Amino acid sequence: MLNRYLIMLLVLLLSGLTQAVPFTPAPVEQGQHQQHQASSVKPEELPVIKPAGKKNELPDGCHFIWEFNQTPKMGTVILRVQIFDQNNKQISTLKIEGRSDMPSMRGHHDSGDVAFKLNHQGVYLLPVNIVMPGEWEIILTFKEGDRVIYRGRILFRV
Ligand SMILES: [Cu+2]
Repeated sequence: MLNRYLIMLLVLLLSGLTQAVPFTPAPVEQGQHQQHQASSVKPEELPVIKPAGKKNELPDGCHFIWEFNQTPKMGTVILRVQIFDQNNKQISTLKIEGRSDMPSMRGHHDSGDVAFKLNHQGVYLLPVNIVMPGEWEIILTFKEGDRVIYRGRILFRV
């Protein structure tokens, strides 16, 4: 009696397994997703940008400096970036994007790439939302037209 019950159970389980096979998702979508991820560099591989107020080299002899409008704390702080050419003259011909997140919980506070806005003095401005204390990162992408000329990341603690 018990044996017959066990055999029935086994048969049910096995038929369930074979039926499950055709329902596995097609691998096409997964392949495309992986390809897309492989094309982007991991944040950890990007150079760490020098601290606030220090010169950071860009291609063609240009450089940039950055600073916050206040000591970073919970809430919104403004990241200010100035770009200078080889003659130390401020320029505003490039485009900059900033992407903030917490490296320890990547993706949880990801802002996505946000374009800096130029003020009337040619300073690039980006609001950054600090929603919890800890280590934060802002990835900067400098573009000349659509061509990326530099990427790096600012690290700071709140
Ligand atoms: Cu967090």
